[in-house]
Amino acid sequence: MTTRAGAFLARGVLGFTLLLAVAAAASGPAGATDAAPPQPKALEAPVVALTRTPTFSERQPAWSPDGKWIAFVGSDSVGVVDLWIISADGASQRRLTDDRFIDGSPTWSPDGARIAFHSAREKSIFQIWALALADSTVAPITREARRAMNPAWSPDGESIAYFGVSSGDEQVWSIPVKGGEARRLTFHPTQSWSAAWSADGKEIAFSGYRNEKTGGSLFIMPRDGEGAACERSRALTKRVDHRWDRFPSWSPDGRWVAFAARNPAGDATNFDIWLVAIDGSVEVRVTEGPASDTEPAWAPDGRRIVFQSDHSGNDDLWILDVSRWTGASRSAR
Ligand SMILES: [Ca+2]
Ligand SMILES: [Ca+2]
Repeated sequence: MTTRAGAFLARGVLGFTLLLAVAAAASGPAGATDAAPPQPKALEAPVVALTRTPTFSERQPAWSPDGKWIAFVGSDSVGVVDLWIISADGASQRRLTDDRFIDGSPTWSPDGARIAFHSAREKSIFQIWALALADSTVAPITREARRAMNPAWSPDGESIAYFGVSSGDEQVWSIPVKGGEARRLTFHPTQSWSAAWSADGKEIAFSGYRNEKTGGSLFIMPRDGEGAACERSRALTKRVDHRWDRFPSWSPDGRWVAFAARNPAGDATNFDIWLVAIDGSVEVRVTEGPASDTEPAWAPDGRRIVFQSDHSGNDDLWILDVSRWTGASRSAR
């Protein structure tokens, strides 16, 4: 086990901090694509800064199935990019990889024993790898001729969805963890990526760039793919304000998807965290401000999300209790 300096660990445990989180009133039906974005009302919410390290970046968090750990990508000013895990209370952490390769996008196996990630540790091409937490051994999952990135482990443990470019552009694929042929899941000629499984494993949410008016939007398809004519996928978010919806994460109860969207009123790096009800009927913005708030991931308790934000001037991990929004939206419907 490797840990960072004690001084860092002390800073890693912070109390509640009032951040910039702002509640948005429930928007109108998602089908009303010309509706104005929901107008946020001032409502401060407590969030926890899980890390607060001014010279070290914590990104791409993923909550462990048992709720005790959060895997993330850590990088220093020299450009060393490795995988770490930190306890959900910030009290301890452990470095998982320590090498010159760029490791990214961790995703836990459902039994919590392994973490899949992407890395260009062979032939300088990003592929999906899996690290065993017991002994930190790393084994390949994909062996594509071209890059494979952003893995998402299925709830039944048997498959990993990812985006690959074997077909010439970015599409979502799936591959059996135990070995076998990769299967293409998305077929729209524009890029599709950012796959996220539903908790029951029956569906996959993903980000697609399918309409120049919408920028990126979120879509949902069955686990075995959307069909060659995209006839089995449906839009989840349908806004037309160039939000570039991305990084979906499905709530454990299956009723919400958290995602990051660009704030059209801000600069190109201003992303906020949103929640969308799974039927598309409600969208709620849960952070607002000039920071880049992105890469949300649900806790197994279904009440909290962890996300990455440069709110403090450098990428850190923050935890936000979103139950007030999911609960409020439930009672409003
Ligand atoms: Ca940091
Ligand atoms: Ca923001």
